Amino acid sequence: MASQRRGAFIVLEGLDRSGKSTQAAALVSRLKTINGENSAKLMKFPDRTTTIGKMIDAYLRSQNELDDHTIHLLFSANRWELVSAINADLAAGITIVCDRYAFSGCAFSAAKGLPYDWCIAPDKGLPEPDLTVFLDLTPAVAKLRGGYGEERYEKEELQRKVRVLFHSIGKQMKGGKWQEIDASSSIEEVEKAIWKHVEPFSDGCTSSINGLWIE
Ligand code: DGP
Repeated sequence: MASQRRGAFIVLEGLDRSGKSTQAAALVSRLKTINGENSAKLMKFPDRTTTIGKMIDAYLRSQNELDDHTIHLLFSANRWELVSAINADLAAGITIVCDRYAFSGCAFSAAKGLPYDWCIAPDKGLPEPDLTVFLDLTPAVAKLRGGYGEERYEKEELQRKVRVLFHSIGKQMKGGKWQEIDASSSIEEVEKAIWKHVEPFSDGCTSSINGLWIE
């Protein structure tokens, strides 16, 4: 008997302006074209629509000031408040393509100077993505792209630290679950590179979902 398939949990990560949102949307439409309209869903963190998300949004637009620890915990809470929705979708066979996740949480807060172990602690046990594709781009190139500098973290110096942290987070991910691609080429080239990694998951998965950063 064929085993029950669940949806795959795919995350795109990267610096600001690395093209994640464009690529996440393209990936969802590709999956829908292959498997049907209800087979895939786009998610984005931070999800600025919830009560917690609205506080994060105000912070990112520099409309309020919050202690670094406080905002870190709010970003994490914003992910936890959507865990039951993530699990329900995956169990229903829907593949989730998620624009940013806990790796951003850790990379940005650690870049601001918070201890790495403290940063990952609140996100331990979140659903672990089956695959994370990191869209790698130098902050200098990202800066040349439109709209850069509008929000709080869009500063070249900080983004440089964030990039180093992303690379070191990726090195600790085991079993091919973290893949890096060059995001400086054309939209079509980047799309192709992402698909190479996502295609094996396009039918969903049979394994159960693990807890992130749980040994
Ligand atoms: P975006 O909506 O993808 O442009 O992300 C908003 C900004 O917030 C971006 O500069 C990255 C940053 N960010 C995303 N997630 C987290 C997080 O969990 N923690 C922190 N400190 N920053 C985050």
